[in-house]
Amino acid sequence: MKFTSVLSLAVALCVVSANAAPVTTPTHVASKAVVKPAATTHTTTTVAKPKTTTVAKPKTTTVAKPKTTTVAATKPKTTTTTKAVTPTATPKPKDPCSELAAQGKTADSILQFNTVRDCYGAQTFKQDVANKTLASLESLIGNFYVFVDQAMVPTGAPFKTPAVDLMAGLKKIRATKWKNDYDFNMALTYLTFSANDGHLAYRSDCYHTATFAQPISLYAPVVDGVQSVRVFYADDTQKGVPKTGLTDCVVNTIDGVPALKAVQDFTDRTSAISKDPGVRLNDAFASTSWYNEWLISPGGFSRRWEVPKKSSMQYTIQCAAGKAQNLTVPWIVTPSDNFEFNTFTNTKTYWNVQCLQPLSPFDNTGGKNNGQISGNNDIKQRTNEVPATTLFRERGTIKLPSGGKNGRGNGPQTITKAKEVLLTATTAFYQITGSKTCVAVIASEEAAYFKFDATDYMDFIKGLQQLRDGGCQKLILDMTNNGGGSVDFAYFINALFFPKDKPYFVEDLRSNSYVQGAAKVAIKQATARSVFDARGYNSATTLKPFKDASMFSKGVNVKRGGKTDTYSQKNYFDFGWPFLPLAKNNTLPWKPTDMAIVTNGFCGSACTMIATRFNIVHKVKTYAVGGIQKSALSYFSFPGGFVMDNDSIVADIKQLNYKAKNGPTKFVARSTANVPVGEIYATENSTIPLEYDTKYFAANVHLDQDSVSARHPDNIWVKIAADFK
Ligand SMILES: *[C@@H]1O[C@H](CO)[C@@H](O)[C@H](O)[C@H]1NC(C)=O
Ligand SMILES: *[C@@H]1O[C@H](CO)[C@@H](O)[C@H](O)[C@H]1NC(C)=O
Ligand SMILES: *[C@@H]1O[C@H](CO)[C@@H](O)[C@H](O)[C@H]1NC(C)=O
Ligand SMILES: *[C@@H]1O[C@H](CO)[C@@H](O)[C@H](O)[C@H]1NC(C)=O
Ligand SMILES: *[C@H]1O[C@@H](CO)[C@H](O)[C@@H](O)[C@@H]1NC(C)=O
Repeated sequence: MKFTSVLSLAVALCVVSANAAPVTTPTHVASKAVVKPAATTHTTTTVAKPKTTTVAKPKTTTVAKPKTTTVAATKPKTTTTTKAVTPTATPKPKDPCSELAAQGKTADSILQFNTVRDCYGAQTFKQDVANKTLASLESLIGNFYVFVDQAMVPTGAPFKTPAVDLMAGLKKIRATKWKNDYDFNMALTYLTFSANDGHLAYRSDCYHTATFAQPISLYAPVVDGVQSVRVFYADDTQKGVPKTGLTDCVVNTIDGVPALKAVQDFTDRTSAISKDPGVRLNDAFASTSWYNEWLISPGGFSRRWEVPKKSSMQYTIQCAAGKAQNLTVPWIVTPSDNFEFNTFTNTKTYWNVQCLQPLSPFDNTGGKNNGQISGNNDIKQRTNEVPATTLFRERGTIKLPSGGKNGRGNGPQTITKAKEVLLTATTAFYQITGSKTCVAVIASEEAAYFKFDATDYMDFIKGLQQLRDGGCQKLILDMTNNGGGSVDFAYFINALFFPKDKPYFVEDLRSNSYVQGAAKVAIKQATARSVFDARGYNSATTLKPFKDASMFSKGVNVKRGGKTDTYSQKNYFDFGWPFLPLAKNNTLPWKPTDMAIVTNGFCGSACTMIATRFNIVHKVKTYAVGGIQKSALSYFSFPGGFVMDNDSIVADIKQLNYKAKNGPTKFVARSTANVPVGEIYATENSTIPLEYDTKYFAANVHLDQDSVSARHPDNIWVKIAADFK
């Protein structure tokens, strides 16, 4: 039975690896180090950079042309001099990728907007590469995407998400004659994003070598009963930003469109984080949350990876009673972590270096996605997060000019109304000043549990016990901007607070003929090593691990979106922790009525498994902050189930040596796809997967964002504390 707990650990990372199933080996130590949120990994890489925009300008002219004129000029006067100066030679059109190579020398380089745009656009559409990319995606989505049918059912108000037929969308993309490879790849990205599932994404690394930043970040507080887009922070050292102090000024229009609409339209197309437009709106705006330290995220509207339409953005801004002003603010373009410095020299070599898949399967691109496939029994756990989290983290953070660590050390204090009790890898524990209400700020479920090292788990218990021993009678769980992590850690938190109840979520997978074939092969292996091996799951009916392939082979036909498809029998991941339940003299004091949950709707994946269990089953009150005024707001997003990436699926099928037609293939171009393979249900009797079970989405209380709380989340805690009976 123990291998299953290892499997759940893999799932845990919200990524199931083909190689992740076998029994405990010392390699775990290595992977653990990766799993922990290392202090440096997720903070600013991109943000700290933009200093001087003016530097960039002069380059273009000096670099490109040096031949004709300079040579003539340096020569001492000769008879020919006078004639030689006349510019007869028409300059050849420049290769935009050559220019990009010249501009991008280090992470601090400033790139020209047009250069990046034109280098991307210069990559021609390649039918053979496109065909292979499409075949890979058709296999991933067609065979494994668990919501492929459900996505064809639109969800109703207020959490409206349009129906998406992904397979038809792929077909249409296949039939389209694309202007260039960039447009083709972006079409695939936006198709996957249109499902508004934070677990589902296709992204090309080729067109992700630059980051586009606006020095003005926005939010939408409600002031005097009116919601408007306002400036959260403006970096007035940057071009186009006046020194007059724009903070909290109202933004009336952006590029001529009413600001709130401009942001909503943008985020509806590019965020994909939630079925709830209010959560997508939050995702576009600046927000303050804890992850090792208090951080300000700039939001998706002002920090982008896709090429914006124009090189600058135009705002009309109204500060207090002053005159409205028009601002034209250029995008600050810098190399991203994917930029391979000093490698490519022109459009062709850009393609080879930045776009083509490296030859060795052990090579990987950004370093962030750990795609290595190791030997058979060697478990190299993958650590790539769910795409919604990746997108969020890529945006980096806003560093306020006063420096410091924003809330700790010498920086401006984020938290002023609560005292820090304990900081752990996953969670910050606070006691509100002069109050018996405490707060556990759970940043993520990126925790690892090994028999010989359960630190992340024990630290979580320790934090709660310290709050208890400090006299905390009420407890708020703040799970703002929590993109998930370990399913096992979520189960553990459920078991810790509610020791008498089932901590797990019932789930299923697709079980079409392709998957059934894989399951048949998998069950013959000595140990469960494949996601399609039923022995890796407990039956939801017998509560025991499956011993044969019946979980897949005796599947259940389900009609969704007008289609009938076969799904596996209901199951769940095994669990078990030797330190639970807590000793009788050492239990936690909080009943459901003593607790509350607060999020900004970005509580996804494993975070959902805590938040919805607390609320739906145990009736813990939920609060959601921000979103659209006077409209219900979800307190969670993308529950999915569990997600696999292109490499994991390909490796899983490969190690099974399963050769049925239309199986997953490695991408030929550098890209990453993530596909949720399992789907959870709110309760064991639910028929609609939680991802689409909109009756559960709305928080009990929707709190508007305000200008103080947006910068100091402890103000929200104080409000909620006052709400306890
Ligand atoms: C790409 O696929 C289409 C069918 O979808 C086929 O007609 C075409 O020949 C293929 N082209 C290449 C270059 O593989
Ligand atoms: C701002 O620009 C718009 C059009 O771009 C124009 O209609 C408007 O009058 C300008 N406002 C100010 C205050 O300059
Ligand atoms: C709980 O009881 C055990 C003995 O059963 C004892 O060793 C331990 O110190 C007690 N813990 C607390 C917190 O009182
Ligand atoms: C689910 O249905 C079974 C059988 O009808 C019932 O015994 C059980 O209590 C139900 N569970 C929930 C959570 O409603
Ligand atoms: C898809 O998976 C990711 C994550 O494991 C890898 O980093 C990528 O290299 C991989 N893409 C391809 C083309 O294999």
